[in-house]
Amino acid sequence: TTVREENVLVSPFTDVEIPDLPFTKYIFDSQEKYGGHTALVDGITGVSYTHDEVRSLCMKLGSALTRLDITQGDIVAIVLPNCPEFAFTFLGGVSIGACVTTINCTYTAEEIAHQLANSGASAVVTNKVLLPKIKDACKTYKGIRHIIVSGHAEENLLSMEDLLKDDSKAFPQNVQINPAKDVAVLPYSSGTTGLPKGVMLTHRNLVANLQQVQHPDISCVIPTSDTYQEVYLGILPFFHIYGMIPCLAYSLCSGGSIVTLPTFDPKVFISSMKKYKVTFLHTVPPIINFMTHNEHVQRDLLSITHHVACGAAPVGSTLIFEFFKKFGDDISFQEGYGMTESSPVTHLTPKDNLVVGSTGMLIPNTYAKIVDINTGQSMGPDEGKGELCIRGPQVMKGYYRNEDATKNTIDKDGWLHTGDIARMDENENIFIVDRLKELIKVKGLQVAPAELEDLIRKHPDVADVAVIGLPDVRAGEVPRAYVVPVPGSSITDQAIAEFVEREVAPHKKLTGGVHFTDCIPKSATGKILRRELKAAALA
Ligand code: AYL
Repeated sequence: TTVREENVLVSPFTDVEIPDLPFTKYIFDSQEKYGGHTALVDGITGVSYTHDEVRSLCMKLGSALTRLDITQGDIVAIVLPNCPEFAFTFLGGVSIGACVTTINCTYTAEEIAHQLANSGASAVVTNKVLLPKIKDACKTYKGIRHIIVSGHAEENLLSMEDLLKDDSKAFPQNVQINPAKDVAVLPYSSGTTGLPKGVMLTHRNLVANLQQVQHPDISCVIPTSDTYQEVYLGILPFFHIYGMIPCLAYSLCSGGSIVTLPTFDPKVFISSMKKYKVTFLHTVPPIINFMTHNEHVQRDLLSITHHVACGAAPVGSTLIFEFFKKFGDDISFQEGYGMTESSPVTHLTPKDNLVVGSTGMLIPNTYAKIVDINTGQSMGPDEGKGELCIRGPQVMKGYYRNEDATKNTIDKDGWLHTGDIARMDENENIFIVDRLKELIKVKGLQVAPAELEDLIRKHPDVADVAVIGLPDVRAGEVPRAYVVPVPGSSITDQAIAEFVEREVAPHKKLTGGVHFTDCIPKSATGKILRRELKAAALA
């Protein structure tokens, strides 16, 4: 017998079918329809590849990796900015049954070494510019068997360009991928607490999410035909789930063309929008803020763009209204909500019916409930706010080699606890009103307070520390540290900020400042009471 749970929300959309295919087979099969259309453009060099060429290059890479004895179950790390080669190695690796872990390319050697070690990677793909950092990381972590370098390798290293010349003959014809069990990608997320963890997304998780967001009542994409093709700007990092699945993978499987840009440079962003005639733009709130408020951005920036998508952090109603005021009401705008742990999309605002401030409605095949944060009881539609929980085929298999964290995040009934506080209106539009979890979102990217605290605690002048996120107009949030110095120390706030800056990627810098204090507020069990610190900071 099954017990019907109360207050479970069901998606208003009809279910979609989820084909039982490996992720890359799903993409490659869809691509066949669009063979001669452009698929990828390097936004810096202008070099472009058709859908047929992309598929063929991915197979060549799959073959070349196999010759290097990288096989099913091996972990391949990618440390690259957005570029066509990212796509080739990503899909090439996944197609032979390897699991790809994507690493933020602005990470320091230490941060890279940490993810390499935690994932147990056996190969790493990078470029010439990042190579010194990778070599440093490989002094700490000894498990890398192959370093593959794009853009002219040194003689003793493997060159991506050579691998792309492979004859494909070693591509394994007999690899058996179980879509529901086998992990395709391993991006990192801190989830609701602690340090970043590998998020095990299966082939099925990814195929499901791509099918879900292509539901005709939700998708704002104009289908590819002989006379029309969407042009996407690949500006959001492919190492993050938003850039990887809703941007890159969606574009490839729907016959779009995606123009890759390695970093957000205002001038290059503006010129690329015009040069490549971008029709569909994926953004995070800081990009919306930039376009709306920067004097160099004119209304005509979006003259060819028919749709703007935004997600990964709260965008705020005021900014949305200002955006429409500048660019006009005829641009369609869709906000998305989700997390790495849900591949990532769970909610999207309905097509042509934006409720400003809401992050949307449940996408097909997805269920949600809002639970009281004290009792865990599911709440009715007008019972106020609580923690949002999600169930659906896009919910991760679990955290990599971390059963405790998995159990604390996905309960026995399969509910993913998001750590976000939400409420709902009478039409089942969801509003994210607060964050229960520790996570800090800087420009849409994750910063785990626990990670910065572990680092700062290593400083000999620091007795105790807590890190919180504070609101920031441009970045959304910025990290701030509260530090208890050891007695007698004369350490300065600047010295601590510089100490952190040397060790972490730029978005993790303590832009919110360093404040000295006598003690860190903690619960009886020793948990840092971040919400108290935050409330005091904002008071
Ligand atoms: P992660 N509004 C408010 N907060 C949000 C939103 C939003 N629209 N989207 C994500 N978040 C926060 O793993 C929230 O706290 O994935 C959530 O738990 O880096 C956390 O960010 C997850 O952070 C899309 C496009 C989802 C992007 C994504 C999110 C990927 C971010 C759907 O259409």
